[in-house]
Amino acid sequence: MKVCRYSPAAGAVRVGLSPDNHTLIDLTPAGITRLDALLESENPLARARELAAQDLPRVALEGVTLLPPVEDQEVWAAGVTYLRSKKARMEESEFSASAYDRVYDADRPEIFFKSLAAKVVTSGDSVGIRADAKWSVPEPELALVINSRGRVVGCGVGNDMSSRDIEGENLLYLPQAKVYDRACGLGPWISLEADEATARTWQIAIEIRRGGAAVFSGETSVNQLKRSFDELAGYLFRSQRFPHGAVLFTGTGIVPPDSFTLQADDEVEIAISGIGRLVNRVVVV
Ligand code: DO4
Ligand code: MG
Repeated sequence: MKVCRYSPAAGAVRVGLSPDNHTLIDLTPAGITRLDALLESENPLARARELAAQDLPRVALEGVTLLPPVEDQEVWAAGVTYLRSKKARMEESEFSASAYDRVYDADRPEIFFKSLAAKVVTSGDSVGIRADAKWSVPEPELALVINSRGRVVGCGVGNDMSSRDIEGENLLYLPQAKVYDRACGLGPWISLEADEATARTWQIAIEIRRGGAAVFSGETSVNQLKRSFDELAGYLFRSQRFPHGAVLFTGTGIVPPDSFTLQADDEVEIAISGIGRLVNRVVVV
């Protein structure tokens, strides 16, 4: 069962359930006008199933605009959680290689702030590459949707856009490599089938197109993720409250070759088998 935020017309924001790939069940008549009304409920998946069985209006998916699936949640990201990411980063920076090596094996994961909700972009919007970066890549990542009680209640498709040359020059530049306009892609769907065993059967795939032709594609499995969902969510919520819940990207397991950098007008498509697709054009910001 998937949920989204959408707009049927300019200005209006609604929450919808997707029973299939063509229609949305409008939850407004059931009194649900915000995602958190569902995500904060005792059992969001059971509540969504109950709502889907009610006689609520259905709208055609093609007639609406899908919105980023966040309201007030901060977005955070874990890093160096896949062997592929550790290796690529150790190669990218001699200077910081031991930091990546150590954090991969340490008890405490790397977790960094990624985005305010208002800055998140979703499918159909543009993602950004920095004008002062020379080496920019998308990072396709499973995103955990966590409620205010620290419970993982959903999963989404995330893109942790990154400037590899800036991160590689000095690890202290990480916030500049990771946080800038249009650097955080997410959505448009949240799958409420969030149990880890199911999610670990999913594949994450990316295709980057230039002038319509694929210039990079890659695939990995969520099962390659080194740390458990509860471990990552638990560290995020240590000594920090999130009254509106949070979204936590779980790190990338796909890294394009070092010769590859994104360019303006490229199209990035990320698919996670149990959730859906996030498709964005690239702009320079
Ligand atoms: O350590 C830098 C960032 C790591 C990251 O974003 C990832 O592994 O996905
Ligand atoms: Mg990342």
